[in-house]
Amino acid sequence: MSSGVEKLRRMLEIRACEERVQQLFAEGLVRGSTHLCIGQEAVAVGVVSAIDSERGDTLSCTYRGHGYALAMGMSLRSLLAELMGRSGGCCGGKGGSMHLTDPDIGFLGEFAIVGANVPVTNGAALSAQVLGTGAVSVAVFGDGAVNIGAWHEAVNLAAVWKLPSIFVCENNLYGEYTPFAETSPVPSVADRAAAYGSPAIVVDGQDVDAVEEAAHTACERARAGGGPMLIEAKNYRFVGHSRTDPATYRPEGELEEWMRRDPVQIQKQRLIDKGELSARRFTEMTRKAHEAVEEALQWASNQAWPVKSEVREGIWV
Ligand SMILES: Cc1ncc(C[n+]2csc(CCOP(=O)(O)OP(=O)(O)O)c2C)c(N)n1
Ligand SMILES: [Mg+2]
Repeated sequence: MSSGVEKLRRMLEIRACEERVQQLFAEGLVRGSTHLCIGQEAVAVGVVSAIDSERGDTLSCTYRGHGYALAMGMSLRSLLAELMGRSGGCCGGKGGSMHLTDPDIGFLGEFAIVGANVPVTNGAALSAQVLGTGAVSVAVFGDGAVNIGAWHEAVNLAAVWKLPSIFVCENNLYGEYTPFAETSPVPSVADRAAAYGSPAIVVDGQDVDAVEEAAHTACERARAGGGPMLIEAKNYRFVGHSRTDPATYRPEGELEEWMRRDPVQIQKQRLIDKGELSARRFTEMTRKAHEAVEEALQWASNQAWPVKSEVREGIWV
């Protein structure tokens, strides 16, 4: 289990990185698209705090995965170089924002196709089960994934085979521009787990400790051979779906209401109340997070572009 201050540090790092990435896109230094997780850092940090890649645990997620990559231990240098298309990036600059991957840290990667990572996670979980490693595999997806056929097939298979798979839904109320209520006849993703005989936990996705606790519960059950569990983390993105989305489809006041429950501020206040953090140290931690991002950005900017002769390397294993 990570300390409360460490969890805050990680969230601050993700926030600082995402804010900088937003600027880099605006400046044209990062191409393609990007899906930021500003406001959603607590789910990434909470879930990853409960798993251990050194014992073989793995995680896959959606295109909104910068936070997961960093939480899993990807360096800011590796991430920013990848986003900028440089050879020093985790995929040699050929993956970009939506395809960050690093198997060495158990990060099976980001998946741009909605729901596609869920069966892949089952594959890693099946491997752990067959080899008897006791490892778990986590699939993170959005509320938009739960109407995808592959999602239902994967959750069903994991339940039938009692795979050590953990299904984490970030229910941020919208799948792209569509409210969840318009695409689901049941109000909660967690309700769907019952159809597969799988337990589910609904958790406040703005609270990193609550997310971590839920993830520990799921991990314990999965490691003991009990099979999969679904965690529905209710959260909200403070930015549009992707870089070009001003998010005008959201009702007035909704964003402001969620911003009052900023995961960084919740954790900051909790630690101050417990006497584990001072306002001054928080300011210092924030400054350090921004400095680390700038240092990594400097490094990434000086990395070479991938060379043409290697264009076909690393694309099929
Ligand atoms: C199979 C598939 N269908 C459609 C898309 C286009 N698309 C990209 S993101 C997205 C919305 C997904 O929303 P959600 O799963 O709630 O994730 P969020 O972006 O809210 O984190 C859609 C429909 C896609 N990438 N893959
Ligand atoms: Mg969503």
